Amino acid sequence: MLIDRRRVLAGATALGGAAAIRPALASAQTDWHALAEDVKAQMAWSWDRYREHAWGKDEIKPVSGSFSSFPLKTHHLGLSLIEALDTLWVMGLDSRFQDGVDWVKGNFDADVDGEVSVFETSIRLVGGLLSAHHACGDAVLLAKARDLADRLLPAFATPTGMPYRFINLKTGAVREPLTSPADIATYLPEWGTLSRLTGDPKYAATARKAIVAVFERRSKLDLVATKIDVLSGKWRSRQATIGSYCDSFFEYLWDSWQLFGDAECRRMYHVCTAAILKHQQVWKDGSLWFADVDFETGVIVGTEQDELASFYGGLLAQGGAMKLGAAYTESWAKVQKRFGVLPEGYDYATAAPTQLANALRPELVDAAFTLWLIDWDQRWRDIGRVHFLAMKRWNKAEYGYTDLADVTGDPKRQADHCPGYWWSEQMKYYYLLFSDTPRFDYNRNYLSTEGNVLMGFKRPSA
Ligand code: IFL
Repeated sequence: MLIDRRRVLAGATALGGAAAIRPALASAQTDWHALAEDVKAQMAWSWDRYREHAWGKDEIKPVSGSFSSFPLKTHHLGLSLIEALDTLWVMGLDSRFQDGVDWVKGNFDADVDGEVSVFETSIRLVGGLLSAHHACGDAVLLAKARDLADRLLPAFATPTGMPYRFINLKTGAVREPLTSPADIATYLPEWGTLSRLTGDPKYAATARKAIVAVFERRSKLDLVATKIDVLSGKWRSRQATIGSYCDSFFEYLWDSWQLFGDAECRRMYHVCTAAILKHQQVWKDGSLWFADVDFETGVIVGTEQDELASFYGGLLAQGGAMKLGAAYTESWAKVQKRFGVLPEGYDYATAAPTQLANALRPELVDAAFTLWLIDWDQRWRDIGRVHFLAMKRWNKAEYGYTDLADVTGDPKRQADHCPGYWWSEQMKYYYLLFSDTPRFDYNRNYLSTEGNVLMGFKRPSA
């Protein structure tokens, strides 16, 4: 049965709101409040290490105590700091939040002669500045988000309206027309929010044109492939996947309906989803997976699953396919149980990892949190608890939390990198999942693909 998340949430509100429903389903064994406090303590501890060893740098190296830059090659924009802001705020770590906001106001300057990924810069930095603005209302944060988006805009000046992959933040020089649906079509929630807040429709219009341009080029089976040339509009691969290169294209179709009530985006989402369910759905030993297929013939071309695809159970459920979304999330939870931490790649046909590393990924707990928002079922909290405790056990290093080079060993071998999204994503999902914080509206909210909250914060009254 297809259910509409808005109706589910409206139903929950009519019954007295989430708070009235959740206690009946709460676990007798787990002290969720204590777990939420532990998440908050880990966030504060990590922030303090970052403050001391990498302040204003993009990403800390938690094993060596050094740092690296991203998305610019040789210049730091304070990526982790900006990604962390709304997480700090929702946890009530207010002095640290203010410290970060003060750094942005005094130091963040995007006028740099260097090249960035348009997609990464938008979801992480434009989105991070907007969610921090949503948290505290500071106009300077909005102005900086707008300035950054203005620097990315020239990338969309192509014959198709689909953006180049890279742009120089100072000169506007563009590079690489060969790109992917995710790189092209992951803008509308952030840029639509910018239009709403600034009154300038160009951001929403540009982002919407790009997402529609991908949809219009779908095959006769209603599938899209992983690579496309934004100048000619021609596909450059035949592989349809729900994983890397395509994932957030599907996500932002649904999200644009959820956030703005864009019914045409909802229609496009359902067309794409029906095709995925028809051509890519595979059941193996009672578990649901999604094969990679040829986008024009539907023939299976790969059985490897990206860990990145594990977010998809949440999206399916949001779009109304609750049973399938739950089943897919359970498939990944079984892999988590087996390895402790998910490998970056897993082949459902051989039941073996195809990539041994884990880049400190949030996708499974992202799905668990999304499912929990829909039906408040305790099992989603349990998946989040297992994810958090495994991270504490295996990923913690001297200066923060790090990615892993190999999830199959015991102990698991650590690498030396804390990606910016860690600050914005899993720490927030854990906290929201466990805490029942009054700073978040559990019935009406929106989190972006990067976990940035663009709707749903509740400021405590003074
Ligand atoms: O940047 C993150 C975001 O969730 C995304 N892709 C991958 C990252 C996290 O794994 O869209």
